[in-house]
Amino acid sequence: MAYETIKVQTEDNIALITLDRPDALNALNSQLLGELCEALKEADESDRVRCIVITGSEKAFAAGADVKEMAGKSYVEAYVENLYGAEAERIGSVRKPVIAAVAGYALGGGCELAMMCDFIIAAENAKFGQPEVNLGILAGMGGTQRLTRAVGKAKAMDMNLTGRFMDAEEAERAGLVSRVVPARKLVQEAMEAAEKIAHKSQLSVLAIKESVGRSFETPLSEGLLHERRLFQATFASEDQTEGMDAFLEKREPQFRDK
Ligand code: CO8
Repeated sequence: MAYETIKVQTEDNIALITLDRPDALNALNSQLLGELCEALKEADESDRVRCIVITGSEKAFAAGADVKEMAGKSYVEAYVENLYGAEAERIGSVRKPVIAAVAGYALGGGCELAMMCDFIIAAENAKFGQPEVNLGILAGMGGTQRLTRAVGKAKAMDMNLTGRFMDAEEAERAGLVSRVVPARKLVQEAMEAAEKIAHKSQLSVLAIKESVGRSFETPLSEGLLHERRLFQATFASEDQTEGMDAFLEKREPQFRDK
């Protein structure tokens, strides 16, 4: 499919989705969000793709929802059309692992999109923020929820209430991003991480994503039980036998997703 606001490249088993509205710092308008959802669906359903990377430009991952598009909406319109609801559900329901490779601004919906990914690799120049408070609104796609779970109440309140930005170093310290790399190495680092994941057993990978995701939704005892059942279920797979045999035989495992 031909996209106008994103680029999609599939290399080996990895779909690299690049947000591409440079004149608007990749602001998330309805066209971009629609195309992103379509590309994610395609990658999720593809037999070839095993991991997805979302990135932007060196200046901006995404500077938020498109304020120009949003500004004139009434409450009734926002509610009736369920503004950003369908996109949030679509992006949140991708089963394959998704890595955000963030350089520059990840603000508002941009920060929220990064947080909807499974983990964030940040360039040294990355800046995260929930500046919606400056627009007389509040975050609408997880900025008060996922950010609080990622960095705790104090920093989430600070960022949402003051609208201040967090740089990459602080974001790593706070647990929002998993690693920080020089900007010129960002996509390479994310692709290498994706490549590693692509070589694991897909059963393990999907179960890990499901289980970590579950930890946000359940009490600890339920999460632990769910994890234990998934762990036990992996013993029904050939990949578990292969993984353990390979370890004992001191060789690389050859997983076959069976
Ligand atoms: N929406 C629309 N256009 C934008 C946005 C945006 N969020 N951000 C930047 N742009 C445009 C600017 O209007 C400008 O366009 P033009 O040249 O036509 O005027 C162009 O991008 C370049 O921007 P600047 O000239 O402002 O660049 P600077 O380097 O001076 O500043 C900043 C960069 C600091 C990032 C600045 O652009 C800025 O503050 N942007 C707005 C950030 C913001 O408030 N984001 C939150 C938006 S609200 C939101 O995200 C709600 C989330 C709800 C759910 C989301 C679901 C997707």
